[in-house]
This record gives sequence, structure tokens and C-alpha cells, in this order.
Amino acid sequence: ATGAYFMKEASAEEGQKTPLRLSDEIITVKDLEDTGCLAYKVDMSVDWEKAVEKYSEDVGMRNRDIVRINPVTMPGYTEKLAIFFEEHLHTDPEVRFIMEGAGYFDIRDVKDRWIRIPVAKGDLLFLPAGIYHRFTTDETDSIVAMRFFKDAPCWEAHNRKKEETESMVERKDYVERIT
Ligand code: KMT
Ligand code: NI
Repeated sequence: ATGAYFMKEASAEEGQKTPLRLSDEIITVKDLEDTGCLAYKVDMSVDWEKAVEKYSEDVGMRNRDIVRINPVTMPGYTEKLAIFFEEHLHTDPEVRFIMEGAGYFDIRDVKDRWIRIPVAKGDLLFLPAGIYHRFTTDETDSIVAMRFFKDAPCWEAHNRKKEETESMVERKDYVERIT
């Protein structure tokens, strides 16, 4: 198991930061792999930086930064979180290592269902280029993550729009690979 599950939409009572679990059905490693996503647990009691660095280099990401997402130290937290939670894709993979705190990455599976992947300290997550996804903090409102990128930081998010994102070459390549 991966800790991931099919999720329901947030309601007024249950906001985006609650678990929003749809059923008891579990998502296996194989299910996640079918979407092109990978989730690893890194043992942080040993030299985790070396392991994380090696992994990111193996997937072609040579640079990194650290983002601290919380309402106390992050300017414009509410607006930033709204942006993270807009369904979008990137032209590069999204690789994150969670150093502190917790949150949720939501990804679309091949049938366009939302899968929620809870992440916490020690989790290393790889989302392929072209997959629709979003992120939110959980009710603890705090996460520290290492973000990896290729050469220059390229965070451009392409919000999902039928005509535009569906015709992107990275989207087409992704869909071809997973189907
Ligand atoms: C993203 O791309 O959504 C972010 O960088 C924020 C999440 S990292 C835990
Ligand atoms: Ni993203």
C-alpha cells in the first residue's frame, strides 16, 4: 500500500485540508506506477541528503531549493495555497522531498479520478511531466519541502483547460505513455 486513496471533492463542511477519503479502497504501488508516479520513504536517521541528491540526479534534476509553506512565515499564504490547489500540469517532472510537516498531493489517474497521496516527513515524490495534479497543506498548515528542478527553477504551472493543456506536447507524450 502507498497510503494513497480515491478522494471525494471538498464540501463547505469538509475543506480541502481534511482527508476527503472516498472509500476503503486502497491504491497500491502498482496503481501509482500506472500513473507514472513514484513515492518512496527515505530513512532520515542515516545520510538522507546523499540519498535524496543521488535520486534527484538520477532523474535529471541537478538543482534544488527549500520551500516553507505555513501561514506564519510565508507571505501571501492563502493566495499561494489557492494557486497550489488549482489543477495543473508542468513540462518537467515535479520532484519533492518532504523535510517536515505534512500535506496532500492529488493526482488524476488514467480514468481522470482524483487520487490523494498523503505526504509527510521523509517522503520523496516523483510526478511525471504532463500529469494533472494539485497540492494542499493538511489541517496542521505546515510543510517544509525540498523542490528539485533541472537547470533554472521552472515552476510554470499550466492550469487545466481543455483546448490548451490537452494539446501540449508534454501532455500528449504523458497520455501516450500511460495508455
Ligand atoms: C507545488 O509545486 O505544488 C509546490 O511546490 C508546493 C508543494 S511542495 C510540498
Ligand atoms: Ni505542480
